[in-house]
Amino acid sequence: ALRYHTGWERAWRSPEPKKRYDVVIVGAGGHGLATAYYLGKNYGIQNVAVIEKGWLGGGNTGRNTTIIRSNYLQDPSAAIYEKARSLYETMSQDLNYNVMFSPRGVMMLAQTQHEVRGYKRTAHANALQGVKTEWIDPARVKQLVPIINLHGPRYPVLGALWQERGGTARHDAVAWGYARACSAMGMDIIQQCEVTGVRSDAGQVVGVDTTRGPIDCGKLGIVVAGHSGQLAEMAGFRLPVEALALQALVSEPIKPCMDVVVMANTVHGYMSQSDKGEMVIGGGTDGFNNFTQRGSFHHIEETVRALNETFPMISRLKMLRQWGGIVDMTGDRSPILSKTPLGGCFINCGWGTGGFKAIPGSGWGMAQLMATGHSPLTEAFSLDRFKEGRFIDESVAAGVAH
Ligand code: FAD
Ligand code: PYC
Repeated sequence: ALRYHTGWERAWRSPEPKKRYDVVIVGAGGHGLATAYYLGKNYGIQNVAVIEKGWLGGGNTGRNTTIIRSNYLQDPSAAIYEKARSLYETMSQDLNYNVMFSPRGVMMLAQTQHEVRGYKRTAHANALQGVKTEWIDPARVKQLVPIINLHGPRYPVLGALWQERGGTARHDAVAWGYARACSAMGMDIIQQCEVTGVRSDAGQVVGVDTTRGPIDCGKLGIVVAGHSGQLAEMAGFRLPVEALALQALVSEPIKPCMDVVVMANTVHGYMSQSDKGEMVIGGGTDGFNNFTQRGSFHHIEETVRALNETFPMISRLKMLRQWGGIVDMTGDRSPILSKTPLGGCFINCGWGTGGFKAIPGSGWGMAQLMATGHSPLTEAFSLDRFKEGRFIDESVAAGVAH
């Protein structure tokens, strides 16, 4: 600032694409960048390009509401989300970049007897998985969130699933920190470059076509969230994934009034307060498939109306802005990290409404899968599970209505 915002060094280089890389990753969101980072850091694979059709972090990674937790039900989910949560704790030091990880605690309210049973079950499962969560009663909820109304007109608060080590992080910083570290290792991050085709020879991937020309590669990672169906089609296979918009909004900034994250899944709303003071609010996905990265009036009305019952003070707030992102939903609400029918081509998608929290764990596992052909973290999330009926049902833990 003292130099009038001039003379800043670029955090990552902006090179012309080379003719060939050992690994090409499509998609410079958090999952693509983390995959590239751990390929370099853990396996010494640094002849890597990350190709992005827009700007780095401009997809869901820069559009989410930054909630980090690992209170899932099934063992493979708890393993990958807890790995991610623990990597978030040291990410700023690891990347030498402040990602503002704030383990302020995440609370999932139980507002029906069905939810009480469900969350108590999750707390027991988490205890067996080594994930620290607990069931708390309404008095403790009120102590942690003084602005809450425990006796809403439709749904009283009956208790909550509480993860003290959950929280938030600055989403852009996560993308920027990984990008800077990848660039420093000599990897090329190529923005404004859309992948338009996948080339193969004898069942093996050999490269991609892009709006900046063909690029050859030894291995390909497709990490494009809501556009996974299109990329899979280019590579010659189909995915059990649907694209939907998920919206969020923030209020004008106000003084600090809530220092934990609260999710109210019965009424489909959640809220936290950003470091700038804005109340960050979101709800369920749009009820129809679409590729719209914008907000809409019906969403404000549904979400705010629902949250008003539990947080009457928000009826006085003005909305500052709203937006949407295109999320990639699977039937069992769990991700896909997998080899594909095309040799050398790997896919990482299906994180749906909840993949921000998973970025470091997903990148860690995906890098291991791409480098060695196997990863204990990703094994259960292979594409085969849809053929074998081996679903990893996380509809409840996903927390967001869809
Ligand atoms: P993205 O960040 O979307 O990256 C994919 C990239 O691929 C994009 O940049 C895109 O431009 C690029 N791409 C697509 N097609 C091509 C192509 N042909 N060629 C080149 N590049 C291409 N998760 C949580 O854990 N906690 C939350 O609180 C949370 N809140 C959310 C709130 C909202 C409103 C939304 C939309 C999502 C939320 N999520 C949350 C989900 C989370 O944001 C996503 O799961 C996660 O960011 C996905 O990251 P990604 O790297 O897979 O995808
Ligand atoms: O997965 O925790 C989550 C989440 C919260 C809001 C959107 N996704």
